[in-house]
Order: sequence, then structure tokens, then C-alpha cells
Amino acid sequence: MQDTSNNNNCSVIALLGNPNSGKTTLFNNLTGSHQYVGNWPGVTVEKKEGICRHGEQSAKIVDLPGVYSLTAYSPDEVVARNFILDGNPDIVVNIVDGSSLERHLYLTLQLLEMGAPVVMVLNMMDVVNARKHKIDIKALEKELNVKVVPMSASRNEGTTELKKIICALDDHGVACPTLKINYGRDVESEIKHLLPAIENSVLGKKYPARWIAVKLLERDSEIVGRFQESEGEGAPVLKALAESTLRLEGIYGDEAETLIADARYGFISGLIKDTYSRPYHEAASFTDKLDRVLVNRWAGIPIFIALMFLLFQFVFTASEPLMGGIEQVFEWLGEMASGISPGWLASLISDGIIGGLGAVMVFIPPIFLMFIAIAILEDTGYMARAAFIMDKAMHKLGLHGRSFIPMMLGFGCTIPAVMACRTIDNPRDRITTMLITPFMSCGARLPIYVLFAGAFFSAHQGLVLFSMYLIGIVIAVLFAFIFRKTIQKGESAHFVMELPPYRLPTFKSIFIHTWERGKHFLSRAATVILGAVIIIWVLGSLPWGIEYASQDSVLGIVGSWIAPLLGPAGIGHWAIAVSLITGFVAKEVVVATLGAVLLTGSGLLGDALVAQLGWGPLNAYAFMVFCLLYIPCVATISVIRAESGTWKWAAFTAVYTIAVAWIVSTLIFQIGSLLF
Ligand code: BGO
Repeated sequence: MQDTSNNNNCSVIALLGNPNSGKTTLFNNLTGSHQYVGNWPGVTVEKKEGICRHGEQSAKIVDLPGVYSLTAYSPDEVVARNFILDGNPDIVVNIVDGSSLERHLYLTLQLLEMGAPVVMVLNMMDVVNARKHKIDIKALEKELNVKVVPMSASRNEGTTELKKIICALDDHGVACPTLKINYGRDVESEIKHLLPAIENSVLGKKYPARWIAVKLLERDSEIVGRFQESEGEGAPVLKALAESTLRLEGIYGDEAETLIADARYGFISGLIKDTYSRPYHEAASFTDKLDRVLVNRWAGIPIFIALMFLLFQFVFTASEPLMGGIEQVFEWLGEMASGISPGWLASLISDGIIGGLGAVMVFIPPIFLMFIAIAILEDTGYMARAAFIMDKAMHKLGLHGRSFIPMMLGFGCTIPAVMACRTIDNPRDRITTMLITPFMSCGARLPIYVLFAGAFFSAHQGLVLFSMYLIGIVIAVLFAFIFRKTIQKGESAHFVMELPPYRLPTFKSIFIHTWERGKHFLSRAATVILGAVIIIWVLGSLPWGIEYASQDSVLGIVGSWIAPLLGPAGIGHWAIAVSLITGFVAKEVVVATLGAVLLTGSGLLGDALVAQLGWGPLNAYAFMVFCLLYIPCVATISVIRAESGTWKWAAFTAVYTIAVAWIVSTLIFQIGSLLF
């Protein structure tokens, strides 16, 4: 049960809509600064509430998670549906994007079938008007039996009318008869068959019986589960359901569920024909024209790959001079610090802190440039296209298309990417995506690539960097495929992919999105990485009296034990072994460790690597691939545990990623050695 507290008897208004429908904008318009944020009880889904005032009157606004449907598979959908069913909101304000009315109406229909007291907000009317499209609001109100409020939330137009409705509710609330969709003869006859048993149950007395019947025929696990739990009175319902399912499957095979979705889409098409009109000879919109090329079945993937390549080339070229400047500053600081006495303090500051931290800080320019580029791709709407293109390819491999969205987020940081898996309704698809997301190369691994590509591949740095990201995607998709055929066997759910229109990004949005990701890197440098380099320095100096960071140090001894295991991959150097262990804390620490261990005195870390490792490009490439694929950082492992609800998947991720990293880098090194 949700929190139904009704402050000072003011009405409770639930806000519900698809992602990107303008819900946040409307919530802010309605509540101004009267907002508070928490979590829904028992789940990690964010709960936002606020007070809307209009004159003397007020209402409590509860912002429900953005969802595409109310099938109650994903935690977001469960939260939204349970609040509407059990939270007794006085009104459910359903915000729909008027410029994509057809797609957004799917959620509206589900609400109306539940008998929710809906007021529809028809948002983005500025876009509808600019396109010279027309929506017959009166006809829409009549056909759906709901109040419709036209709005342009981003211009704050329509807010006052909505406030009047929600703040001036009388005791009768809003009248909103339950919508009845005709599901065709066969389904309708099964609904009739189920109704008597449902109406005799507690659940049937609480919620609309017809809605429950439709949910049961859709095999809604939560509703079926509730009847399973209520043994005695649930039994007749489940028996009737088994009979109905058998009959429907006899006629339609596995397609019975699709019949229900088809009927809803059919209803929507009819509604759109009656209420929506566009100029007869309408020229294709800018978005349509661009989409013809960018999401073209043949050109889409090559364009995506080419764009990624250009992006990495740009990151390298633009960051090089800036990195040189930062490198010089740290070199100068190192020289200054080496004069300090006593000698151990000079070594701690110069070898440990400046060597280790400096090795990581040098990568601020490429990291920020990369985040700027990702923010531009996201804010223009291209990232959604990339997911759309990959969705098609992934669907062919039997995978859930929505998996690619968390994977894309993984380019920034794996932690939010794993958290984004919540939006995937099917549990098997959700776990599979969680397991493969760590292969998407996060920003923290970028310093490793830039360092090694710069030192060992001076002519083809961009290409090498690009190949890392590509290998990550290929391995991720490959393992998703393997998991779905083995440990996570089963059908992949059907879903509709959202394609937002192209937009010119604003400087502010790019800045905010870049900063959101970049600040994480800076705060880690000041905390985790600084702490790690000090510990590394201590371990590199013990036992006292040995030469700092020599093979006789604790670090050297541990590294020398592990190094032989890495030999087959061509990366069996003790310092490399140590850096891979410390990299489990955070991936940036790999570079910090190499800086602290190999860069004694002043100089460039890239030069020190070439001089001390005795490697060629093939060893360096195998190492980069190892870093790309091996165990994600400790924070990611703990998030996988939290999101999957069990240590099993966290431990599995840790073990299998190390195995994959070892196998792939060994293959690369061994095959490469034969060829070159
Ligand atoms: C960006 N009209 C128009 N044209 N846009 C609107 C309206 C409207 O009536 N209402 C909202 N938007 P959210 P959810 C953006 O973020 O409230 C816009 O997910 C951008 N982002 O400004 O976040 C709104 O909470 C880059 O646009 O929706 C927002 O439901 C460039 O719709 C987007 C330009 O609104 C989603 C705009 C990176």
C-alpha cells in the first residue's frame, strides 16, 4: 500500500505520463518551490511530491514514475499502477504529448480501462500548432469521456486552467466512466466467462471486474499472483482462467496476448482519425527527413559507426595540446617536491601523490571532451536513434531493444547504466542487460586507453580508441545473446521504442549533462584516487629501506606472484599486475598506480611505460582490452547486487568478466603474435 496521507484534506493529484511527455516541466509549473523528494516505500524508485496552490485552494501533487504502460512488469510500472489502484488519488492527471498523440494514448487507454479519474493534459500544443496540425479537443473529450486541457508546459501555457480544475475539486471528484474497448468476439466471450468468479472475489469488489479479466487474459503476473495468494476464493478464478487460456490458445496459439494489444491500437487509430488532422499534402518534417537517412535500415549502422569514429578522433586531436599543458604543470610540481626533506616526504609527495594523481589529472581534457560529445549526441536526439538502430539489430538476436539504452549510458559511467536497467520490464532481459553493461567502456577507462594509445600507437590513436569501444559493444551483444540462450532463456518482451524529435541542444543543457558526469571524475580524484595513491606509495616503500617501487617492495612481491598468470596475454609485468588489482577500486587507479610505481622522478608516464615495460604495440593492445573487459569497479559490483537483489549476480559478474578479459586478451596477443 502507498502513502495515502491527505494533508489538511486537500485533494491528492497523481501525475502520470510517458517519459519525455513534459511531466517534470508540468510538475515544476504546478508546485513551484513547494516540492520534496524521497523514495517509494520498499523500492529505489524516486518519489516526488509537491503542493499546488491556486488562490486559497491547494492540492497535493504526487509525481508518478514516467511509464509507457501499466502492465506492472518493471518496478516503475508497479509503483505507478499500485498508487492509482490503492492510493485513491482524487484525479490522475495524464499528460500526453499532443505531437505524438497516437503513441501516448496507449497509456491513457489503460488508465481509462482501470476506471481511474483521469484529466488529460494535451501537452506540446506549441509543436502541434507550429506543424499546422489540428486536434479536435471537443471530439477527444467526447470519445474518451474525459476533460482535456490543452497545454504548452515549457511556456507555462494552460497551467492556470489545470490548477483551477485540480484545486477546486468538490466532493464528487471528476466523473470518468470506465472505458470499454471491444476486444473482438473470442476475447469478449472469455471476459464474460471470467467475470462471475472475479466478481465473487475480494479483488473483484475492489477494482473494476472487467479490467481484472483483461489483465488475467494478458497474463499479468501481479494480478495472477494476487489470486494465487488468496487460495480459497482465488481457485475458481484461476480455474476459469486456465479454461479461457486453453480455448484462446486453441484458436490463436501464443498470439492471444497480442490480440488485446492489437485491439487497443485499433481503438487508437480510430480515435486519431476522428480527432487529429494534418495538412493534406504535408511535406515530411525535418525529423522525418533526417530519420530517413540516420535510421535507414542499410545506412543507419555504418553512419553510427562513422560518427563514433569521428567523435574519438575529435576527442584525441582536441585534447592533445591541453594534456601537454597539464603534464608540464605536474612535471614542474614533481621537480619542486623532490627537493623537500626528509627524503621519504619528498618521495611521498613527488613519487606517490604527484606521480599518481598527476597521471590521472592529465586526462581531464579528453574525459570532459568525451562527455561534451556524448551530451551533444544525447540532447540532439541522436542517441535515441542509435538505440533505435541497435534495437532492431538486437531484436534479431532475440534481445530486448530497450537494453541498448543502459548500454549507451555505460559510455559515461556503469553505475547509472546498471540502475537504468530498472526500466526493462522483463526480469530476464533486465538481469541480462545488467550483466553485460560493464563491457560498455566507461569514462574512467578512458585515461588507460589515451595513455597506452599515445605511448604505443602514435599514428593511429583515434582508431585504437574507437576499436576499444567497438570491442566492448560486440562482446556485450555477444554475451547478451549467449545469456538469453542459456542462463536467462525465454521470450523477449515486445515494446515500442520512443524516438524524440531532433532538437538544437542548448549550451545550458550540454553544460549540465557534461558536469553531471565530469564532477564524478573530479570527486573521485580527490577522494578514492588520492587515498589509493597514498596506500600504493606505502606498499611500494615497504619494507623500509628498499628502493621505492622496486620489485623487492610489498607491491613488487604481490605483483610478481600474479604476473605469470597474465603472461599468456603478453601483459605479465609485475607493475601491470599491481595496477589491475588496484583498478578494482576505480578504473582511473590503474593509471594512478602506474604513475606512482613507474614514474620515479620527473618525466612523462608514456615514456616511462615504453622504457620499463619492454612492450610492443600488441602487448599494449592486449592490456587495453583486458582493462576494458575485466571486473568493473567495486561500486558497480555493489550496485549490481542492489539492483538484482542478490549477491549471486554480483559475484557472477566479477568472475565471468575476469575470465572473458583473460580469454579475449590472450587470444588477441597469441593470434597477433602469429600474424605480426
Ligand atoms: C528538454 N512544448 C515543447 N516544445 N517542449 C516541451 C513542452 C511543451 O509544451 N513541455 C516540455 N517540453 P520533461 P518528462 C530539451 O529537456 O518535463 C520539453 O520526461 C533538451 N533536453 O523542455 O523533462 C522539455 O519529465 C534539449 O526538453 O519530460 C524537455 O516527462 C533541447 O520536453 C522535454 C531542448 O520534458 C521533456 C529541450 C536535453
